[in-house]
Amino acid sequence: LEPEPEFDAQKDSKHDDKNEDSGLTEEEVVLGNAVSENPDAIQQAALVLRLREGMNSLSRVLKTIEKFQGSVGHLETRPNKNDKNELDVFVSITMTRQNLLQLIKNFRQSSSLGSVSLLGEDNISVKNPWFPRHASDLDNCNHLMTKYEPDLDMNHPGFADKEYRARRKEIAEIAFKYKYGDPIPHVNYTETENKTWKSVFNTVLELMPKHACIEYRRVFKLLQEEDIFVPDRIPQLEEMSQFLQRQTGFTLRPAAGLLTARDFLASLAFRIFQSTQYVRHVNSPFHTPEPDCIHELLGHMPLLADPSFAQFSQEIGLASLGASDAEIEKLSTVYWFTVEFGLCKENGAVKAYGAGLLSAYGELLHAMSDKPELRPFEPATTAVQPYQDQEYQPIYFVAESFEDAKDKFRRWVQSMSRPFEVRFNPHTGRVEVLDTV
Ligand code: HBI
Ligand code: NLE
Ligand code: FE
Repeated sequence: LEPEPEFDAQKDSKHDDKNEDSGLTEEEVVLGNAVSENPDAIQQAALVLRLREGMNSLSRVLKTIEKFQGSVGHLETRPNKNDKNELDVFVSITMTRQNLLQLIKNFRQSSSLGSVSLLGEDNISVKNPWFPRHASDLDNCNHLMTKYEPDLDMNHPGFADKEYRARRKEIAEIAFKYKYGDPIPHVNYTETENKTWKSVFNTVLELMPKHACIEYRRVFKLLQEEDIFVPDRIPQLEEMSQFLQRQTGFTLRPAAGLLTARDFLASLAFRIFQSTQYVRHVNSPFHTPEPDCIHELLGHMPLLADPSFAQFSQEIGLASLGASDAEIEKLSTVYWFTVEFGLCKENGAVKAYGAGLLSAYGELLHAMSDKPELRPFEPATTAVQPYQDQEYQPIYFVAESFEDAKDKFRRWVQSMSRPFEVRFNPHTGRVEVLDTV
């Protein structure tokens, strides 16, 4: 999509501070984000307009839509509560992407003439953005972020270690080739890799009785009984995936590294967890800023096997489908302070349930010390708390319980602006989209 110069020139101050780096207005960002870049793609949008000259302007609005070859799917009008001479109009339309941008531009121009105004950019949304509707669509959702990679980050403990970097490439290759439905290929972990696992595993085993929440401890024991969690070898993702499936229906698919938040969260909607398969560098067993399979296995797996937590994880995923970039940012912040670094109360004591704590004993001990600040988990404020992804967290959020966190989260998600609801149909494995307008 080419940014349109005249369209840009009309930006109001509200737009200016929002998307200054992309140079696009909110509408264009929403549209650009949602569907293919193809200007001829047909899409739907909902507009809310305020008309100064009542029905006269309404017929002009409809003529304009017609001129841009749009079709109207739904139209509602009502008098403006504050000025009965004005008419508020909700209209949902289908037209090409290109024409839709022109139409919005046109309404903005009328806005300056005073007869028709477009009420707030939040009211303009695409009703059928692309997002995965079935687990097989996740084959297209594995965009990587290139933070903290050993090839690029000079502070990475593997930066100067050629052998480690080659090993990382070899394992990442598995994820690049992976397609939905394949069994997850087995990795023959080296002696060094198994040794790294062993030292993290044994330390967590020691700290867990005192610091991990009951749900974590319960599944941990189950995994030991099934000989999946043993000190001497790294569990294979495939065996872990089968274990999870028996517990909560979650499964794994291999990921090459840190994924974008949008792609990572989307998979959770299908009860699929995208898991890395490589192992952290042997020199930093106590903490690494990147996810690795020790983090996924030791941190995430026990809770994904807990029914209540699995449900919470899927709900974050469902909330992310078709969400705006700003909402994805909030959802991933909530994810960060719950799934990754959450603390919860248990019989008056504070315990860890976050995977980033249970796989990094350095940070677990820090979280349990009196150094960090603890605040009650409250989605609206937690979602905008800046966080630290390189070092230990200065702030953690404490949930009353999983059930309480889930309730609060659900209520907060209702305040998001998405103009449709999604529902996961467990019989078909598909996400169904329900219009709410
Ligand atoms: N990618 N592979 C992978 N593993 C994660 O745990 C992960 C991710 N991308 C983003 C992410 N976690 C979160 O911190 C949120 O941004 C969703
Ligand atoms: N810091 C975690 C660990 O060392 O296990 C990984 C966090 C990934 C978000
Ligand atoms: Fe994680």
